[in-house]
Amino acid sequence: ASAADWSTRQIYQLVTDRFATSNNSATTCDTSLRTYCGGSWKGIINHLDYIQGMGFDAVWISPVVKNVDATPYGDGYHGYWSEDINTISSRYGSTDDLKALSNALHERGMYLMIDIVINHFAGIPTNTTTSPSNQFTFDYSRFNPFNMADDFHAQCFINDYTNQTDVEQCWLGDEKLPLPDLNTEDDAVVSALSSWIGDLVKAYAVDGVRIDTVKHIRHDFWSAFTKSAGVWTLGEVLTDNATYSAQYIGAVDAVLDYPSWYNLLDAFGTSTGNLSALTLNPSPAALASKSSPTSLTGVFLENHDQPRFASHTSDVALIKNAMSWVFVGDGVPIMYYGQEQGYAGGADPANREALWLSGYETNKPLVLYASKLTSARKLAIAANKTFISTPASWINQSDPSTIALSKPPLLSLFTNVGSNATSQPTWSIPAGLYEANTTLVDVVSCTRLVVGEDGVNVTAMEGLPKVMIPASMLKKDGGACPA
Ligand code: ABC
Ligand code: CA
Repeated sequence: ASAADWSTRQIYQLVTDRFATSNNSATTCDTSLRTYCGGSWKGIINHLDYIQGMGFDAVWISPVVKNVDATPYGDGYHGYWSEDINTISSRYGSTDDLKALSNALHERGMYLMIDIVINHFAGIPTNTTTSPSNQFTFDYSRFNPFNMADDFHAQCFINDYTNQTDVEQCWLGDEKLPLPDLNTEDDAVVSALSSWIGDLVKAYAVDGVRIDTVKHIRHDFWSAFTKSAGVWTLGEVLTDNATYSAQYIGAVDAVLDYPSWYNLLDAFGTSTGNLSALTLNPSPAALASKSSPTSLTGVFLENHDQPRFASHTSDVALIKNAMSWVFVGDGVPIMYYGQEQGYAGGADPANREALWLSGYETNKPLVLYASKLTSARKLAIAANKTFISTPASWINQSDPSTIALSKPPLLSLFTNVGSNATSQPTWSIPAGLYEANTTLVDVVSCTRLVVGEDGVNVTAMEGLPKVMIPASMLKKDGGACPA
């Protein structure tokens, strides 16, 4: 699928080992052990109703290839420690199971996104090193297809993140578990990787690829690789610097919007947060100045590498404000599994809880809330052909505890006063955004109001955000609110 195809989607990100087991057995899962808990591709197939029920129409699964296990940091249950990229990991099922997942998604009109790692492999050294000139050795026969020391850059751990050559050619990981860095300056390695991705996409009818560690490979590597993938590529560039991140848009099709994630955390992580972090800092997509800003980033509030949002605050008003922002602005929205069940795990590995322990309950507040947000976005897409292509804009507010984002026909009102505020803030909606006499529905509360000749003022309730859409655009069976 292309960038245009993905631009209207909403992605559910999951860690295969932690999402669902094949037979629904509710085994315990102690995240601190960093070992397999038993999730599988069959398990995902059995719970597609749950994902689709919240309105998601794409699933991003964790990496699928054989990993190294039993390391000093546990097993490769997350999939990012490749050992053999030509073998599908039997931990999650068979190659037929992965094909069946792809088919099951496609039968529902949903997309499959696979996560891939090509910057490095992972291995337990067969020697110990004492000086930088003394290189680690590995049992290279465990690695496939890159099974020689020459396939990797000479060993050096990245210690200066401001030195781009270091970032690209030195290694991630540490002495206990080095991540040997592939020699992507070598033509044979480059062409092997290009054909590998083309084959993987075809074999499993993959619709999109999330690419790990994009900033760790030279910029001019990516366009040929992306072309060979032939589907939408969404790259991870872990930085809070939007200018730096924006450079990679075009090398890969889109980047994960990490810079905005930092701003989102600043804005809503506490009730004394800084909302202007969001309004004043342009996103990587805005800086990349391409024609379709909205499919150039993947927008998220949580992922498998960062402490969950609810580990920063348990205030449901702040949580709902932050969750909303992901769905109502530019970019392709992504929700990380478990947020909907109120999971609050902190730093990796605590943020990779087993979802089966939640019972997949569908009447939980944030399950219902996620459904509202996906349906509001779908109503907007259905009602306005230019919703996707029109960049969102901030509407000035005088109260610093409020911000307002317009992306017609949606208007989203945010506040970080939190649910215990003694007084509620008011947003002012200027004349001209909507015609006078338009009835707007706030899909969060399902309350209505009518826009006057001079616009309208709206007061918050319990610190909650508002996601407004003209009532005429609600569908009878729309889900967001009764028509
Ligand atoms: C495991 C344990 C950890 C333990 C670690 C040593 O080993 O679980 O508890 O601390 C995989 C696994 C992890 C595993 C790692 C390492 O491998 O999932 O569980 O950690 O073995 C991707 C994936 C990620 C994956 C890998 C490796 C890469 O999403 O899941 O991890 O395949 C860097 C990379 C980034 C990578 C991330 C983990 O490491 O760039 O691609 N993610 C700075 C650097 C970043 C760096 C980051 C974290 O530190 O700039 O490049 O990310 O170390 C901001 C700055 C940022 C700065 C942050 C901290 O502050 O703007 O630049 O990031 O202000
Ligand atoms: Ca590299």
